[in-house]
Amino acid sequence: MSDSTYGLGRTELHDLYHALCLTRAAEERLELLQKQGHVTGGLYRSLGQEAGAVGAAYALRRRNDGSGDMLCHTIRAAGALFLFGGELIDFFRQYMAKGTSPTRGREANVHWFDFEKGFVGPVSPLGTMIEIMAGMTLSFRLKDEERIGIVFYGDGASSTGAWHEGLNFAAVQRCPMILMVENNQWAFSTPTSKNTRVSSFTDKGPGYGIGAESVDGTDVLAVFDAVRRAAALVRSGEGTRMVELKYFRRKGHAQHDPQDYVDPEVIRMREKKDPVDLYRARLLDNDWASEEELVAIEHETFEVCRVAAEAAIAEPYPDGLDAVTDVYTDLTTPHPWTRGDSPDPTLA
Ligand SMILES: Cc1ncc(C[n+]2csc(CCOP(=O)(O)OP(=O)(O)O)c2C)c(N)n1
Ligand SMILES: [Mg+2]
Repeated sequence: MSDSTYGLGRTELHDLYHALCLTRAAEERLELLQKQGHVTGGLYRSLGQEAGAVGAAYALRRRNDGSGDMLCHTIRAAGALFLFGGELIDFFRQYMAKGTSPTRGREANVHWFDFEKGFVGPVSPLGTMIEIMAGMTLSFRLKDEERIGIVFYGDGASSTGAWHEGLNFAAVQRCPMILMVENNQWAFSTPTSKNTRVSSFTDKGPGYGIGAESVDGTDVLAVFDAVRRAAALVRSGEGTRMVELKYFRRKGHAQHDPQDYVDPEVIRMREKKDPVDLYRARLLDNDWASEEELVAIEHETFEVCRVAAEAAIAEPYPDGLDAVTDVYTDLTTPHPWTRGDSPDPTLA
């Protein structure tokens, strides 16, 4: 018996597989780069969570002229960033703090934005992106634009004050935005049970008067369908909605976290719910793709990551003096507490 494609044709079904493989390959390439000493700062994996980011982003209007929907991704939603047009090479440049990176080496990993393509990277204090996205999407509503926003955040982030305030504001103002709860059951070493009393984050929706739905975050088609339905409601004026992605963080918070507080047997069990493997099997079982087509996608995504990473490695680090440009201070005027030498390195 054949599965539902939710109206997607063969090309689109292959696109989804491509995006999943690209995310996986990009992060695996990062691990190699880190072992070779090229990565500056932490390295975050979305292993087991790729389908949540990919399925959701694929359900939205992605443009590159500033007229599409707006994404706020997280470190674990790199797949959404790529689908919104974030360049692979920029991803590697950011992780390597290259002078050619979108932030010129000032910020790390996925923390960058592009208003034309429609993505704005997260700011570090957890929960605050809800408020930022509420502001952006309120402007869409006030200007009568057909755009909506989607904001990803973790289960841990939803216990911050900023999250509650931002969500309440968004709900009251009927901001056209979708909140994507990445419920991967951990916030660093804190299990979700120590973070909230509810068993599903959707239970929080009614408290704010918004609709919420929970979905298996390892099933790319189920996520696509849930977000497409949520987007239609939000776009038609219903206001803010929440979609919870249920899955499991199969790596530590970052590469430096050995995850020794998680039972290894639980991690092994979760490997059976690998979103890439599951979708691959489904494509084959339903005759939506041939083995050759899938292998071609796997080779191509591996290769584009290899080439982009090699190119980024060859690029320069920022010039030291670049650190004092575009900053909000007048360095030529010595502050009273700097006593002797001028803090302006150009005058040294
Ligand atoms: C307000 C605030 N508190 C603490 C941190 C440090 N911090 C960064 S990520 C993280 C864990 C986040 O967990 P979760 O929101 O579940 O996302 P996940 O890492 O599981 O994707 C913490 C505590 C922060 N960035 N901001
Ligand atoms: Mg989490």
